Amino acid sequence: MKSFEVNFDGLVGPTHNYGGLSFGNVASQSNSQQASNPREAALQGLEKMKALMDMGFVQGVLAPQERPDVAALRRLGFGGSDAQVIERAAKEAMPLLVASCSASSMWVANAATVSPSADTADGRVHFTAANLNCKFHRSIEHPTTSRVLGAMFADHDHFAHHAALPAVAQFGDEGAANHTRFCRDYGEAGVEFFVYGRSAFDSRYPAPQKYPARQTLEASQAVARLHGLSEEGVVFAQQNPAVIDQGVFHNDVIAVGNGELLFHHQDAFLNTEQTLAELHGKLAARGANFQSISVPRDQVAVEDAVRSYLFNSQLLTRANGSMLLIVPEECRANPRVWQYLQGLIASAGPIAEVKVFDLKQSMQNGGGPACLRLRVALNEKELAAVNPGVIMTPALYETLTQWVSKHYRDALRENDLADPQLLIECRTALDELTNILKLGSVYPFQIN
Ligand code: SUG
Repeated sequence: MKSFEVNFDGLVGPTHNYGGLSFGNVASQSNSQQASNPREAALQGLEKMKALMDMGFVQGVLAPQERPDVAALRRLGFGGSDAQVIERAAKEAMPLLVASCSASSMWVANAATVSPSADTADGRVHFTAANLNCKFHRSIEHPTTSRVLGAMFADHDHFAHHAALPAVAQFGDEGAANHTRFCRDYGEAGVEFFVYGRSAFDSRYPAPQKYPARQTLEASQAVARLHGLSEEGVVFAQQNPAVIDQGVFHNDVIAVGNGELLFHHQDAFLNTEQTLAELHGKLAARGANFQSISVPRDQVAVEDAVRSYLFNSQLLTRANGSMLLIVPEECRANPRVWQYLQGLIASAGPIAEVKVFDLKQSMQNGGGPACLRLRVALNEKELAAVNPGVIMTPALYETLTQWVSKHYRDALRENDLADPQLLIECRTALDELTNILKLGSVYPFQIN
């Protein structure tokens, strides 16, 4: 049976804005309070989805969160009508209103961790929604994420869904941004690679000093247990705490993997040799020939990797078996990174081509090509069981671009978030979207 890696990209929501909410994420902090352009952001994302579909990849869409999240504001004590909740939050606690309008749900690499059926004990595809509990504005995502994933992958014969881990920092879980799966073929048992920033219960593990380590070892282990992964099918590795302190807030800012290949920065991991040897050994036992490309720090410094998002790229296997790297425009703008990429292509290694996309609206909040997608490896039967409404087609692309053009503003500043009309616009748009994507009722305003 044929198997595929399907990329489900987050559709950028109508409140895409630069709130400066993410301490440790350099782009979020440096673009705080700038005017955003939600329409352009959503269209840039759709452009990438269409391009991948046109290249022959199976492409899906993941719906955004309901924002402003009035229910979250109510939990914090703001009462009255929905409009009054927003008005009061704007007057008394603007940062909370900004958090409740956050654009962050578009980075669906953080939505969940997904294990393909070839790896799991019960032969189903497993999903665990990420609790994202390091930041308030992200911790409010998982209930809606779970409902949306449930509506997309509804068939219990093929798909198993787990609730987010306990919402405490000790189980901080950032989903697939710290999870990579290696395999010979998407349909064969592979090795799932979990990268954590610290241990919550064992003080022998070093931790970063300046910025938070969002993912804990204990969270990664819990997800592996929930998914029924075997000892032979997992590798856990600690991220280098020194790079977290340089703005590498997720592993996907410093490494990307696909198939049998890991593309990573020389400084990505704490114990690089041991990590690579373990991956090599466990993949060899699965009949796979693990390879890694280490980018030397004297060619690309960690700072260049963080600014350009070289590693927040999509590494895709083309029909002929060679690999394609999808990078953001910022990589071309950085002379050292661009020179490295030219050399990489010329080296006749596994990465044969680089394609550049303009994702500036997303990048300004720390979201590159890899952040914008959740990978789900599926066999033909499983793909047939996915809600067909969320699989990208030329017609769906047309419908979604028209939907964006009709509902989205082209400029959003902090003050605009206090406009009660924005809430009405967002709900009108999302209500229409759930019909377009055939999701049923998934948003709090639709079910409460
Ligand atoms: O959690 N940015 C997100 C970016 C997440 C990127 N995801 C991956 N690398 N997989 C975050 O830091 C910024 C929101 C703001 O400032 O408005 C934000 O949350």
